Amino acid sequence: MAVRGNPDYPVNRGYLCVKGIYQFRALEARDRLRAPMIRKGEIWKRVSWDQALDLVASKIKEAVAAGGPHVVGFYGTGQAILEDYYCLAKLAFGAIGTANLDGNIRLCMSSAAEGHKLTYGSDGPPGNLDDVEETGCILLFGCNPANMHPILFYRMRRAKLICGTKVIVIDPRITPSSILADIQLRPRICTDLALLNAMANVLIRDGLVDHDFIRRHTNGFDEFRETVRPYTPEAAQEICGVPAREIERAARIYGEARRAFSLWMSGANQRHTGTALNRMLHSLALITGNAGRAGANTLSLAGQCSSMSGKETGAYGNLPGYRDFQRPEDREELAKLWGVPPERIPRRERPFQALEQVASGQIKLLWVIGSNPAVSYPDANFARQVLGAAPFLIVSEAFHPTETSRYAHLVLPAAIWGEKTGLFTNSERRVNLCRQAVSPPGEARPDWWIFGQVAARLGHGALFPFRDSEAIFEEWKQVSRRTPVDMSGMSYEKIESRQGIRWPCNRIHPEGTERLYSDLNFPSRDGRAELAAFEHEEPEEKTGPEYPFRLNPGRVLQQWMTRTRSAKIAELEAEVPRPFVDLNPSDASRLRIKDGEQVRLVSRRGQALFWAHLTDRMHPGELFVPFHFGEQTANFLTPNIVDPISKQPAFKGSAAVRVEKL
Ligand SMILES: Nc1nc2c(c(=O)[nH]1)N[C@H]1C(S)=C(S)[C@@H](COP(=O)(O)OP(=O)(O)OC[C@H]3O[C@@H](n4cnc5c(=O)[nH]c(N)nc54)[C@H](O)[C@@H]3O)O[C@H]1N2
Ligand SMILES: Nc1nc2c(c(=O)[nH]1)N[C@H]1C(S)=C(S)[C@@H](COP(=O)(O)OP(=O)(O)OC[C@H]3O[C@@H](n4cnc5c(=O)[nH]c(N)nc54)[C@H](O)[C@@H]3O)O[C@H]1N2
Ligand SMILES: [Mo]
Repeated sequence: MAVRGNPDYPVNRGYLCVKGIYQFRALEARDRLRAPMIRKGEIWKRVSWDQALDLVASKIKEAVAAGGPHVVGFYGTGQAILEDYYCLAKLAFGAIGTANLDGNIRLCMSSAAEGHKLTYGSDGPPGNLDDVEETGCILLFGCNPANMHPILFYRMRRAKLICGTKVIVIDPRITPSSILADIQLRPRICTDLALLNAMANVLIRDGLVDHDFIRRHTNGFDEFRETVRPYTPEAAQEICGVPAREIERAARIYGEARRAFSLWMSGANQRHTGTALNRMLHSLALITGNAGRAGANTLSLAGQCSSMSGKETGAYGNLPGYRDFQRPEDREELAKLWGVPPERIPRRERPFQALEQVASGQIKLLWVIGSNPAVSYPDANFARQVLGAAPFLIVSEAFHPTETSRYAHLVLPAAIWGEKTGLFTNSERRVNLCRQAVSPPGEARPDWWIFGQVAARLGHGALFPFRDSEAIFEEWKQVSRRTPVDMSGMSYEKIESRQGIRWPCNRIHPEGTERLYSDLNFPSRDGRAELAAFEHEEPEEKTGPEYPFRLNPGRVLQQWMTRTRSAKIAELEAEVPRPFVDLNPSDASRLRIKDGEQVRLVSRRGQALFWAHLTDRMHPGELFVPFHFGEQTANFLTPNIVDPISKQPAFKGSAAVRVEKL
């Protein structure tokens, strides 16, 4: 086995990230799960698929008989294939009738989804990746693509070299991405809403806004202007520590560019004001007329390879096809398409928060598919306690044991990337076909097969007549028809020959859609976009003498998430083998901490050990740690504080911690 890039592919142009190059090694790791296993106390026993699937079905039946369909909960992933997600959504909503389906996408992109819905009237990022080459100015906000989206970064670097594209970076840290910056603003962590307000203030003050565009295509400008009025650059300097003249300079570069393109990720999404920040980033683009045109646009990046597919098919956030749980017409339409009674399709008032609802006793059976929340969930001590106390826990995984599967009553072996054929929608709505290259190990099966087998044992086999993933896609196409994510004009063959197609793709747009809203007719009630600005808000948990630092947990290039794969790839593991903490030398010298020494970080909830790395790339008073390392995860420290609208956890900046010398 080996992996090589495809120079003709329009997204990566043949370039690969180190993780992509070596990923296949993880497929052969020794801890691959090869058969279903049941846990009795501490003992794991191998069982047949029939025994495992019978057990799942009987546990679901038992739980539903005692408490109704809503006691069954699913917590999914952003790393499976579109066909897996569609079957998961059909099993939950169409067969069982529970609304309680959610996944790690909540930790990743839910503030972005709410930002789109509230600004434009629908989820879906307006821009695409080609905008990087079409624009005169890139605004990089709260993301570090040099490490997290390296291929995109390569395209940015090339655009800058060839076209002289201006780059503005807004991040409290100096990161490997900072190398591209014409200007970097370094707000103190969790203060940049004030900074964006001040940029808007300057744009309005200096006449750099597009009043004609605002009048014709937006609502709410007067209120927007009033909200940002007190946020002069000087006032913002007080809050975020960025010199007023730098805020002005960045605002002018952005406002004077004929085409400006903003990109963002976790630094905006994983915040207690995540939805507000997303709306503000859209608003900055809208007031300057940067909408609908090539290079004049916005793109909130996706983190996982197929989190977009999860959102499209209903495995996270909405009913399939961005249908609304609350709209009777949407539920009826879906019931009709599936041939199930309309009352089967559940309603949902607010997002399902999986572990919280297990903790409160509402969920009696939790099925985790492709996630490791014992490491990745905020307040990991709480997460582990809940997982350990769940009445019945099923985990579908490629590896075992993981920090999460250890708590399972039953583990199911999943085929993963490279071992199954299916679709991945990337950040720019491009649906890509990925063909199976190798056989799954042992008895591992695609997730969609597992869901269909369980449905059959619940008496709903007729809903899952699929022999292969292409048959699933053919059904999904019909379900997606006339929705924002319309894929009815696609087929496996067409997707492959066009090298991916961006939705919507239908009779009107047979080749797909390069950019959303290029006619500036937004899918809102009146066709206009909603501007909105918000007051700066301090994080809930305060720093003080006992916990003087703010924690900034994030990622590194060579590790992937909770390391269930990257730790098994020697080439990657050798580069970053242990958890480190970046801290400013002035803080370190006060605490008498030397570079390379092990220290303990302590918050109000827990503690973990890290190797100190002294760097003036950090502000004093702030600490960067990777969240990847299971036994020393940053999430022992983070609080379970969420954005009030999206319910996305505020991983960034919300924990107050102290550093202890050992
Ligand atoms: N190598 C690797 N690549 C990955 C992943 C991985 O695990 N490993 N994970 C993937 C996934 S799922 C995701 S979601 C993406 C995440 O991709 P990114 O969002 O780019 O990565 P992070 O390191 O989480 O955080 C990005 C930046 O946010 C900044 N930040 C923190 N607080 C603030 C703040 O208050 N304001 C601003 N403006 N910025 C702030 C941090 O300093 C950090 O540099 O990466 C994807 N790519
Ligand atoms: N402190 C802090 N915490 C964070 C973040 C942060 O920045 N800071 N980031 C958050 C974000 S953005 C994210 S996305 C989450 C991610 O956190 P997790 O959801 O825990 O992500 P992974 O570790 O990638 O776990 C995914 C698992 O799915 C398995 N898998 C892969 N493909 C498949 C498949 O096709 N089927 C099945 N059944 N399994 C599969 C893999 O083996 C892997 O073990 O972490 C969040 N947690
Ligand atoms: Mo993510």
